[in-house]
Amino acid sequence: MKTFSKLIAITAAAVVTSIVGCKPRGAQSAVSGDAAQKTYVAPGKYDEFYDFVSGGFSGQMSVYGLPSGRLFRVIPVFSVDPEKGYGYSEETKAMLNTSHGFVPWDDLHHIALSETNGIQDGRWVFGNGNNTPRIARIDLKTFRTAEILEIPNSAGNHSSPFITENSEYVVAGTRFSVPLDNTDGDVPINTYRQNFKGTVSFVHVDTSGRMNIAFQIQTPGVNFDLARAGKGKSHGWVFFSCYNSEQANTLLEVNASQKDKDFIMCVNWKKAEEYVKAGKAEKRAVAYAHNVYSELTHSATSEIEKEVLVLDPKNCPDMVYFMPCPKSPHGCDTDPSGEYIVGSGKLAAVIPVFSFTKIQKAITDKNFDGDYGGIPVLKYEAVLYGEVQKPGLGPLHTEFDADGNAYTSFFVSSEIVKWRLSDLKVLDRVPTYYSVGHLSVPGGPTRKPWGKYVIAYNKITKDRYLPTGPELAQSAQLYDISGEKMKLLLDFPTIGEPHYAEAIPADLIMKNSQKIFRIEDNQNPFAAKGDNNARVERKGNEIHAYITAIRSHFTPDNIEGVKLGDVVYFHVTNLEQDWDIPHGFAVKGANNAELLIMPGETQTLAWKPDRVGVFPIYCTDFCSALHQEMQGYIRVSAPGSNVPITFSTGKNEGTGPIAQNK
Ligand code: RUQ
Ligand code: CUA
Repeated sequence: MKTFSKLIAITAAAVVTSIVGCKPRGAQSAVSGDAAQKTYVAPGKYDEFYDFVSGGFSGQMSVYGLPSGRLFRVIPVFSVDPEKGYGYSEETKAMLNTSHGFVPWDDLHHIALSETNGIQDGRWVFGNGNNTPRIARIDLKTFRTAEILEIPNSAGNHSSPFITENSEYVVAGTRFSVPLDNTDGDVPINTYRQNFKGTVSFVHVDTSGRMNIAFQIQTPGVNFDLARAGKGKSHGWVFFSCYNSEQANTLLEVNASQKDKDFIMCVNWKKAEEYVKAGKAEKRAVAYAHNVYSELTHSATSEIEKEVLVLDPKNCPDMVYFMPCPKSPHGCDTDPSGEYIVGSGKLAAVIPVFSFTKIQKAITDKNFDGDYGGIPVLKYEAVLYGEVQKPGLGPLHTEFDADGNAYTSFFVSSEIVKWRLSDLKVLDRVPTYYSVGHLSVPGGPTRKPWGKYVIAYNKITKDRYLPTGPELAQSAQLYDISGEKMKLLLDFPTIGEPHYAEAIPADLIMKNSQKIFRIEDNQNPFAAKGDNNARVERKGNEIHAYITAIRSHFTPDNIEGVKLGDVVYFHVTNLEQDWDIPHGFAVKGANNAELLIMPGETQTLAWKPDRVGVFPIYCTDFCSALHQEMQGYIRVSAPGSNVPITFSTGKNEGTGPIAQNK
């Protein structure tokens, strides 16, 4: 909901209310007879696709199976996750560092799976952080966040992290234009037109996956919304939709809805690379965090990077063009051939389809309609392939199948509309329950859509599930698109607010899935690689407990000599070398989370006891029949006490008679 004008929300509410009011389209009648069979994945059988679904304001990404809709995993990305200790353990805290300090939350909207030759390759999945602009890379061997890069000169990283066809770049377009980081930001808000600028960033991804900001392009102040890279013939270009070409700074629902057309910005990034090489970029002083997680040390490091290269289109002719697009465009999607660019104006009555060939011709012919902030504006008629007529209300996003068909989501009229690229004819429409935002066809944004399904990610669920108080589960709906007509097969609830999602054939990922970390390779400086390395050491006020975990005990499990005022660092190494045997670690009263430690890994929990006493520790993950016995005690004494540091497992048993009760 967050990205739409209220105008639409109000209209949508009216539409939804009327749907709910008279229920013209019940679930039963909408579901075809063989639906259950088509989504049934028998116990013990695998799903055909992994589906990576953004979590919106939950800051995570979740992993479902298709067609079953079963949830497999929640991957913490921008948000702390006490379940896994992510952002709580000493090793992972640095992942959430930014130039503003520790930011334990963000708003993740879009998913981009890595590609080779325009085809999903299953190496990484990227996600954007909207609020404190960041891009994250998740390693699909471990399903863990491997890297987070902050984006300077940006605010509200919404049109991100769309990817180029060989994963050369993931892009980041600023949603909010702002005074840029190297300028005096203390300016009146109503000097937007003079002082506020936009940027789009091109983040290079190297063969190891590591990201760095290759360059940014400075633009007039507008709101960038979505983006897609060109592919095939349009490889080398990225298309960014933007609204608020009115440059309003207040009441945008009215003031940014004035003009008939806003823009899609076309960026020739190969040209931009040439300008960078030719020294046309300006080095600007900024500060942004670059956080990397190492699976060797099992820890993250955070560096603050200090400069960025900025290209100004004024000095770089033939690099950026604006293409008029009716009215407050949201989605901006390129078809598998790379010839067609589909704009979705939230307030538009048609869907404009632009032709890459025509764009090139208009550029050669200088078929311009003036400029916008010094950037040439291409003539609408010159670049338009055609318009889909009467498609529906409130178009948002378009995905594609391999047979030349497009699927567009309509928020206001709550439907998916299938239309043909060749003649722009509407072929079919199905209702969604209810207001659909993004939709996703497996492989839909690539050169090679796998097709089979379209999944609608709905913003408003209303009466679809058992009520759960004021907040209801968000919803995904799976439709079969293998025939001429789309058929609803399944509803499944999602967590957070799903925006974009991408599905990929399971066999591209499952064969690479990591099972354990080799204990020999563990380079965490606090690892205890074997029980004889387990120990407890005092360093001034710090107690370092090097603890090992193996079914079903900790070594040591009795620790004494901690004093009030100390900080205890529990460095827990999981000695298991077996798949699916994590151990957990928790201590009573910790103002922190648990640890969840994978086989061969070391993780650290910091604990500052607040009182004298004896505190239990235990394993939180049911690891064996004697999991409940996997426990221990820490004794905390008064600050002045002379209790020495002692630690042991199995050697400190009491000697009195059993069952005393004085
Ligand atoms: S958005 S529902 Cu944040 Cu991708 Cu369109
Ligand atoms: Cu280890 Cu339960």
